[in-house]
Formats: sequence, C-alpha cells, structure tokens
Amino acid sequence: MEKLPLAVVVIPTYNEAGTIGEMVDTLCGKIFPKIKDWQCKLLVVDDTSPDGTYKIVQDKQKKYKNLELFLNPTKAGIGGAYIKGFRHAMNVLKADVLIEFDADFQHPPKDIPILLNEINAGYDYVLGSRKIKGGSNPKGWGFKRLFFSEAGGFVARFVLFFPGKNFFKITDPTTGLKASRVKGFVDTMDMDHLYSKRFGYKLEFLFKMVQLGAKVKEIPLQFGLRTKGESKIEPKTAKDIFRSVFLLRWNDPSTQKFIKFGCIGLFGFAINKIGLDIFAKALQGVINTIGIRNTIANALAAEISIVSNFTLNNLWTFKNEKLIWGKKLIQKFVTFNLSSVISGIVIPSLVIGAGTQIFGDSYRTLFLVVAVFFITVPLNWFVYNLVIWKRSPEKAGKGK
Ligand SMILES: Nc1nc2c(ncn2[C@@H]2O[C@H](COP(=O)(O)OP(=O)(O)O)[C@@H](O)[C@H]2O)c(=O)[nH]1
Ligand SMILES: [Mg+2]
Repeated sequence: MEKLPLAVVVIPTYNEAGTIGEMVDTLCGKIFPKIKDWQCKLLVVDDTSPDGTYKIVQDKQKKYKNLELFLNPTKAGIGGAYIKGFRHAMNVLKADVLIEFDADFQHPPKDIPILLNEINAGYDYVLGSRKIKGGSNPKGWGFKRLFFSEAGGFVARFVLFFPGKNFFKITDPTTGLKASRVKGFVDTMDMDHLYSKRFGYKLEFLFKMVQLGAKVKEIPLQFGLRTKGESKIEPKTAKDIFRSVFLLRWNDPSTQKFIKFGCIGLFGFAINKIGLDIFAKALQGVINTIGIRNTIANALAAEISIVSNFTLNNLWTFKNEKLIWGKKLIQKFVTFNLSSVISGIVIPSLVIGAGTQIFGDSYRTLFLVVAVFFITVPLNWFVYNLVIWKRSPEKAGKGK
C-alpha cells in the first residue's frame, strides 16, 4: 500500500492552558481519524508558556501517537513560532502540507478536512476567508476591532496586490487559517529574512507563496469568538502589518524597477526639453518657417532622449534582462523607437487634440498630464516588461 501524504497542523501556543487539552482531543481524537486520504499530525509550538500549556501537551502525548511538541525556551512571537514549527514539520516530520491553526477554537476544527480537499483538488495555498459567502467575523466584535480588521485587510491587499488579479481574488489577507503545499513552495521559501516575527509574518508568507506561483483557493471561515484565555493580539499589530506590507512592496524587484524606469523617464524628458531648445536655436538661420524648424528640432531631441532611455533602461532598470550588442538588440531598439513614438507622441497628441476640442483650450495641461500619466507611463511600462525586456521563461518561473 502506498504511504499516505502527511499533513501537519501547526498550532503556536502562548498561555493556552485553558483550551489546548480540548483542542488536542478534538483534533487527534475526532477530526484526524475521520480523514482517510491523509496521515495527520498535530504539532504544538509552545514558548514554554508560564501557565504550563506544554505540560498538558506532554501529558496528552501519552495518549496520542500523532501529537508532537516543539518546546521553545523563549517567547518567539506568533511568526517566530510558526517558522520554527514549519521547519520542524518539514525537516523532521517530513510534512507534505502545513496547516496554520490557532489553539483557541476561533478556527473551526471541521475546516481541516475542507482545506485538505482543496489541496487534493490541486490548489497549493488554501485560505480560510471571513469575507466570502459563508464566512463571517465573530458576532461579539466591537466597532474598533472590526474597523482595524477591515482596514488592515484592505491596505494589505491594496499594497501587496493592486492592480493584479490577486487584489480581487484574495479577500482576507490577514487570515490565520491556511494550508500550504510544501514541495515547490514552503520548501523553497526564504524564511530567514522575514521583516516580522510577529503578526506581519502572515502577509509575508502570503506574498511569497503568491510570488512562487501558488494556486490560491479561499474557503469560507466562520471566525469564532475566543471563549477562554486571552487574545495575544497587541495594539502594535496594526503597525506591524502596515510595516510588513510596505517593506514587501518597496523591496520587491518590480517596485525597484519601476522607480528606475520613472527616473530614466524624467531624465529623458529633460533631455528632450533641453535638446529642443538647443536644436531650435541652432536651426534658426537655416530653416525660417517656425513650425517646420520646431518639428525638426523636437524630432532630433526626442530621438536623443529615446536613445538615452533605451540605453539606460537596458543597463540599469532591466539589467537582469540586458540586451547585448547584436541583431536582437537592433530589432528591439527599432521596436522601442516605434512604441516610443506611438506612446509618447501620437497618443498624447491625439488625446490633447480631442480633449481640447471637446472641453476647450484651458484644459490643455490637464489632458497632457492625463495622457502622460495614465497612458504613456503604463503603456511604456507594459511594453518594456512584456516586449522589449521580456523575461525568459526559466527566470520568470523563479518569481524574481
Ligand atoms: N508560541 C507562540 N504562540 C503565540 C504567540 N503569540 C500568539 N500565539 C498563539 O497564536 C495563536 C493566535 O493568537 P490569538 O491571541 O488567538 O490571536 P487573535 O485570534 O488574532 O486574537 C494562539 O494559539 C496563540 O496562543 C507567541 O509569541 N508564541
Ligand atoms: Mg485567536
């Protein structure tokens, strides 16, 4: 008979003596035996809780073979505890799937087989969501806690994923109920350099799993009210979430690229402006019709700024996809020129022309700004990424 894949439910605990015994009995005694297509283990990661949570677990280990305890000598924070637990589950227990779960019954134990079914269906990252149909927040939550939860979740989604498809797809980014596939995902994830060992780790795991290309699925979560023990959520949690998502976004290679692209674009604009003045002056005695003179002067200046944009982006922004001298570079440069003329001259001119025709000449600058920021910049960004400096498939697969 083939060996069943192993799912390890990881529960971090700090002063959960009031619930851990009942939780162990529920999972090891009732839920796990009903799951036929997975071998299940429960791993409690306790930071040597002063209330003796680990002693209850040690006692239960006499009864349940599939109950593991990772005892941490000092308080690690929820993220720190999960990292230690995940490593132990992968390296020592050889887990195929890791499930994040809380000790306090706010996550319904009956959801565990549902998470595993979605993994069976081919998903790599299954999240319990309070926001989709069938999911809910506890009835007893006051306005303040609800507000922080909603605002935190929205900011996290926005900063991490907007305007990508995951902004719409991942409705509850701060959820604590998750199942993650190990092979190709958690085992390749960098867990050594997390920005937060507290609550913010949840957003980092989420962001990294998505970058690794995990197929994500949400299941409804009816988040319960904590009946025993105290919530470990701290007033600093909101700050920790914001800090984590901003650092993730800022240090992401795509953000760094976008900043370089923006700087080079501004520099190109300056070259165009200075070049236009210089050429217009130089041609003064040569071409007498102002219109023709300025057209030629701007065409020359624009071409210099296009060459500068191409060269600098090639050497700096897209240095990992750098084009080297040869036929391909010339082809790409021609494409770049063409797209620059279309996105930087033809489209804005048409927008300004049409806009001022309809709304009047006083809107000229407004339409220039609209055209440049809402059409030229995004269009160039997409053309550069998807056409000119298109990543080779092997590199793209690594999510870097
Ligand atoms: N090991 C460990 N567990 C923690 C720590 N902080 C929180 N936990 C556990 O993480 C789980 C979720 O925490 P909880 O207080 O319920 O957060 P809330 O549901 O957001 O209020 C619980 O099982 C806690 O005992 C910590 O520093 N170390
Ligand atoms: Mg809780």
